[in-house]
Formats: sequence, structure tokens, C-alpha cells
Amino acid sequence: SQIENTEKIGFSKEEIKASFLKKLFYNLGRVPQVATENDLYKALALTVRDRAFRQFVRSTAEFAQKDARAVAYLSAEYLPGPHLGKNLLNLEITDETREALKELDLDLDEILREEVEPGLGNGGLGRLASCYMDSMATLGVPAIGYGIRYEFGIFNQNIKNGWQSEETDLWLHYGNPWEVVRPEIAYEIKFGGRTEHWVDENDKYQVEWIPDSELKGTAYDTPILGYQSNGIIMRLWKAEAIESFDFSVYNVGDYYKAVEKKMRSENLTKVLYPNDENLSGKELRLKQQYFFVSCSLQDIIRLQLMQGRKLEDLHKKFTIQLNDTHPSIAVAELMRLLVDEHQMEWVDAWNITKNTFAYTNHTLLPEALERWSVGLLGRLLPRHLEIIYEINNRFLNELKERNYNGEQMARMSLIDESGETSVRMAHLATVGSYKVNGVSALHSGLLKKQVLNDFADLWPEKFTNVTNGVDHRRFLGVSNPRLSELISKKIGKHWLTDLMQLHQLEKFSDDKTFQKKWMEIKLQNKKELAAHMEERTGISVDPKMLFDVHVKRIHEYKRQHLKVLHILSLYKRLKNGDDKNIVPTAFIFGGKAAPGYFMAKLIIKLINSVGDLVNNDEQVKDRLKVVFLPNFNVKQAQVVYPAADLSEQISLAGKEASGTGNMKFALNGALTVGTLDGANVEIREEVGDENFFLFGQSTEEVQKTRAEGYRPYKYYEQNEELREVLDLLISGELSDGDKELFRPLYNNLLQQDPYQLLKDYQSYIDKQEEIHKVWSKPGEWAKKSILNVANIGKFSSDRSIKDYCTTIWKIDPVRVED
Ligand code: 26Q
Repeated sequence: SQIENTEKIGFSKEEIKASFLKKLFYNLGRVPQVATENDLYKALALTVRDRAFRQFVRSTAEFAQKDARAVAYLSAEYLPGPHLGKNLLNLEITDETREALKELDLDLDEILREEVEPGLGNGGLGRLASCYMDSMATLGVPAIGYGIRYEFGIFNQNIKNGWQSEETDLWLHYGNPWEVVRPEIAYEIKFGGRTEHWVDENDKYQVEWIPDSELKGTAYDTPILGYQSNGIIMRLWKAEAIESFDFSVYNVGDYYKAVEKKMRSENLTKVLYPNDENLSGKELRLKQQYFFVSCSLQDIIRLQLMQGRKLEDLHKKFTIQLNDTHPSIAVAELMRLLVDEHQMEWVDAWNITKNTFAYTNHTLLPEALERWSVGLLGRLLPRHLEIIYEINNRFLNELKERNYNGEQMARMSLIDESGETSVRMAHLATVGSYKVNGVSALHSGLLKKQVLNDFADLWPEKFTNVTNGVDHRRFLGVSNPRLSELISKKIGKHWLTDLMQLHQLEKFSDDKTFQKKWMEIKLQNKKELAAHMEERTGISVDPKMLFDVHVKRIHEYKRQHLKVLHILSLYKRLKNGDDKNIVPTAFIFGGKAAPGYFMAKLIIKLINSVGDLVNNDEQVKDRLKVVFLPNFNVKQAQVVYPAADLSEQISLAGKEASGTGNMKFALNGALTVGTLDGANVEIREEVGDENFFLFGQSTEEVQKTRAEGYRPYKYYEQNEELREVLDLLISGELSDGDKELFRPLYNNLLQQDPYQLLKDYQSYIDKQEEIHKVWSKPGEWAKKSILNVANIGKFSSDRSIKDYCTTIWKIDPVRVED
């Protein structure tokens, strides 16, 4: 009722216009005549935020009243993308806002382009977290997304002379209108020092952690709206110094030392580590993980106790989802909070802990499985290391009772004694969780058969799959308005809340007028992307070309360089006057390389070098174009996916856990060329074999190849075209005569080729020839494109979240209707 009594905010054109002018005037001190683009953006953002907060407050009240079970989603990364356009869609006020602005002679699209997105993640994992936030909000799943408020997100990528260079991401520079700081929601976090153990006067075993430094985490809340009604928050923690601690106790009279300490505290959340699937083992990274985990758990406990509930019932009220192992220190931290701070018995605390957490694994790559050296962990978190050893002892005893042998126990131990003694975070997360899931059917299967097979044998019911999904409201609704409108005209708007409705498009796949409209929209989107690319790179591309797109983080396992080999083979053929079956194609790449990943950076240089060669060659430049679009992020992704004809999903089978770009492309009518990897398998099942271009070895074949002793050189010897293409790399033709530049790539492919590019090469080339043939028959292509969209419904993150609700969380969504 308090909510009903607060002034209602209108959603009509007039009311939006009035609010906007008011914000501009009173919050920013401007009238439209003198406002900067940024003033206009902010005024509109604040206008929308008012409406967003109303939704959030209503949902929170509703959840509280129903005392619903809630999810705490713990993720070190989020990639929400621009908020403004998305919130307009969710509030269903895009048209009204556009009109209101038009009356002021302003253009909504221009204002939308002003927003700097929060780049608080590396790639797939961070973006998945944000898709899930949207779906939880939309479905009415009571949830909080906890994370880190990095002051500098993922670096901005520039291309200089073909090489990647990194620039600091200053996303907060102009202020962030979407967040609200909650200074009263702050928790103390300790680091270092030692522990003291004793038995107290009641014969109770006590442990005290005496740290050598402390700081605090303060909450910053951003509302995440669901479609039409609900809203939840993303609560990000910023590290700050504890004034009293520094100023009074340790640094009496030493003002400068105190200020220095303050700055050191704030360093903790300064910057996102730009590595994905490639560990750095840095102390600051572990500190970040513990910091946000401890803040979040203390907050969850506060929420639990606040409403008069018992700590013993924590697992009944909350489930905590671990987004990979990055927050897995939470298992030890919850035990510490329950046992040391809340005086609970170990056995009771453990029972709560292992019924509270659920763990999502996102990788099979051995080099990406998180481990922290016992030395580092013990220095930073001495009490947690003791707790981990205690959990491990009890776990190993359980195994002993079940007659496990020493070798098995060493394999399953939380502690890896083989090299530098370290904690296996995936084992900690698995032992401390009630469910473990992979992110696609294939990946979950491999998890059970390989990476965590011992655990799956021990606890088969613990393991499950939830195939990833994407926020179709953003990646179709917001980013592809033309296609959205066409779809809504044909089948109504219900697909926004039920993507399975797209099935209704199937019956129009042969309809010539529909096909024509469909491809006309694609062409419009391609024109927009072409203009965007020309502005960014100076390279002009004919929108009528086949747009063959490879965008994702740069990684050898993702095989961007296999795509390059294909381009070079076409170049060779064209130079030899052999142009049959080659249609004019624009090859579009985008993606960031981890700054310390040499091979990935060399691949970027290679792509740009191939671009220089091809784009400037009179003989081929109207047939092939190569563009590397710098700084691929959510904002640019929203321009790229709607314009793609062909989606490249060509990782070595068994390496890509799921992929989510694959889903976003197909959702926008691109056809996929892909291996049987990650969610590609399921996409192909859904859209049909005949509408998916499959190539390459299966996971089993890959493993067989390796087991039999893979010799890439054999393929170099036997395949003439492949040999010529590879030799081009070290001919100097791509590198102003420098024959050494690409030698590391060349040697790697001929000597180890860990991702078996040479073995899959011919199959890829053959498939591309087939693709070019199909492209030559527009009707056939259009039909396949429509059928892809019609059958992509499964890959909405709404479906994923419903799966999490039923198979893992046991939560019934509470949708709040307006
Ligand atoms: C860990 C420790 C220290 C520093 C960095 C990291 C780190 C950071 C990010 C490790 C991994 C990541 C990101 C992983 C990631 O994005 N994985 C992708 O997750 C997607 C969502 O499930 C899948 O679709 C992709 O297949 C998977 O590669």
C-alpha cells in the first residue's frame, strides 16, 4: 500500500516527455537547447530508471510477502550491455519515448548510441549471467545477482598496424545513472594474519582469525527489469578502506600512511582480469573472489535473519548458484561464518552448506580449471585453508570407508599434491554443492565421463545438464527491430515471452513474398553493419556480399585461424583464375585477445594482414573482403548478429562448453557452419540437419586421432592446397617480406597442432563450397534462414531458467502482473 501511495509515474508520451524535461532541468541543470548528447542520454536514463525502480520495489514487496525461496547468483562477471534500449523494451515504452523525443527534435537512436556499456566480464560466462538476470526478472524468480563493481571493465581494444592494443575502460567516467549506492549495506572483509584455536569455558572448540588487514565492501545496486512487470537487482561490491581501523588503531598520527592504505584497499576492485580460459594465478584475483563472496554471503545471512528466519533454515530459503569456480571459496567462507562466527556445529554447518550451493561448470580445458597454490591461499586466507583441509579430511575418510584406493583418493582430493601443492577449486565446488551442471548436453556428458568422472560415479544424482540460452528480448527484440516487427506481424507478439511461438513461422518458409521480405530485412541490417564497419575501419563492403562472420574471444581452440586458412585458399584460387563456386564474400571478425596471450594476438595480426592483402588486390577485392571490427562488445554485437548470413562455430569438438553466440546468430536468421561441439549439437537437432552446415571430426574422433598419435605434417604433405596456403604464411607476402612474423603459428600447426586444424581442414573447405552453392540459390537460402529462426525457441534463456528452477533450485516463479 505504501507502494500504491507513492506517486504513479506515467508511461504515456506526454508524461515521458515531461519527466525527461524535468530530469534535464533539475538533475542536470540544462535546457534542451544547450544540452550535450551525454546530458540528453542521462536525462532519459533517469526518466527510465524511475520507472524501473518502481517495478523492482513492487517485485521485492511481492517476493517478501510470499516468503518465496530465492536465488543468489554469484558471478565474478556480468556483461549487461547497454541498459537504456533494453529497459525501454521491457517497459514497452520504446515508441512513446521515440515520439516524445521527436517532438523535442531529438532522435532516440542517437541518444541510445551515447551509452557506454558496463564491460564487467570477458565473454560468454559474463554475458550468460546477464541473460539469466533478465530471464529471472521476467519469469518472477526471486533473485539477486551478486558481483564486483570493477572500476575498469574489460579493456577497450584498438587495432594499430594490425596488432591489438589495450586501452583502459573508463566506463564510470561520465557517471553511471543506473546504479544506486547503498552506503549502509557494507561488510568488513579480512585478509592475512593467523588463526588462534582454543577450548572455551563451555568446553567448546573456538577458532579466531586474527587478520593483518581489513577493508569493507559497499553495495551498488542496479535494477534489472524483466519484460512487462518484474524487476530484480544486480548488487555489485566496491572495495573501500575502513576509516576507523586505519586512522585510529594502527596509524595514529600518520595521515599519509593511512591515505596510502585507503588507496591500497580501493585497488581491490579497480580492474577486471582480462583472461578467460587461461589462468593467471594472481594474488589480487583471489582477493577479488574472496572479497565479493564474503560480502555476498554476509548479505544473504543478514537477509535471512532480518525477516526472523533461522540460520539453520538458510538452505530452505536460499539457493546459491556458483557461476563457475570463481566464487567457489564461498564453500569455505560459509562454513567459517556458520562455525566460527555463528557458533554452529561443524556437521550442522556442513549439512546447510552442501544443501545451499549449486555449481555450474563452464569449461573442460584442463589449463582453465582453477587452482590456487596452498602457499598463496594460506597466506591470504589462513582460516579458509584450514577449513578446506578439514572438508578434505572428512571427504577422504568417507572415500576410505567406501574402499577407495590411494590412487583414486589422490585423484579426487581437494588438494593436488602432484606439482606445487594447490587447491582444486572444481573439486571444492563439487563436494560443497548439491548439484553440479554443465552448460550443454555434450559438455555435461563429458563432465561426467571425464573431468569429474570420479565424482559422478560417487554421486550420480548430483550431476545434471542445463543447456545455455540467450535473452531473445535483447538479441532479437532490441537489436533487430525490423525482423521483430515482421515476426510480430505474422504471428503476434507472444514470442517475446514464449520463444517457442516462433514455430509458427515454419509454415511461411516456402512463401516467396515472405522470403523476399525476410531477405530484404537482412539486407537492410547488412547495410547498417557495412556503414558501421566503414566508419570504424575505413573498409567498405558491398552489403550484397555473403556476410560470413566469426565473432567471439580469440582463442586457439576456437580456431579463428582455420577460418583464415579458408580465406587464403579462396585467395589462391582466385589468383589462379579459378573462381567457380566462389560467391562474393565479406569475412567479418571480431574479438578480444587476453593481453598476455601471444598466439591470440598473432592471430589478430594475421587476420589484419590477410585483410591488407585481399582488400587491396585489384583482382580479388570485389570478390573477397576481410574486416576485423575492433572492440567487439555487447553494443557492437547487437549490430553484428542481425546482419550475419553465416555464423562460424568451428571450435575443435569437445572444447567449447556451449557457446552462446551460436544461438544469437541463428536467432537472427544466420545459417551455421559448425562442428559437433557444445550447443551446436542441440541447435542442429532443433533446426534440422539440412539447415545446418556440419563439418569436422566428432569428439570421439578427435580423441581417437590424439590417441593414435596425431601427425599434422602428414596433412601438409598430402594436401597440396593446404600446403600452399600454409606456406603463404611464411612467404613474406602477408608481412612486407618478413618471413618470421607468422612462423610461430606455422610451426605450431605443423608440429603440434593441438586443435587439429589440419585434420579438419579439407572437410571445412568442402563444406564452404557447398555453402557458396546454396547462397547462389536465394530461395533455398531464405528458406533455411527462416527455418533456423522458426526452430530456435529452445535457446531462450527463459527456458534455461525454467530448467534451473525445476531441476536444481526447486523454485516456483512468482510473476507479478501489473
Ligand atoms: C579465472 C581465474 C583467474 C582469471 C580469470 C579467470 C576466468 C575468467 C573468465 C576464467 C574463465 C572465464 C570465462 C569463461 C567463459 O566465458 N566460458 C564460456 O562460458 C560460456 C557460458 O557458459 C560458454 O558458452 C562457453 O562455451 C565458455 O567458453
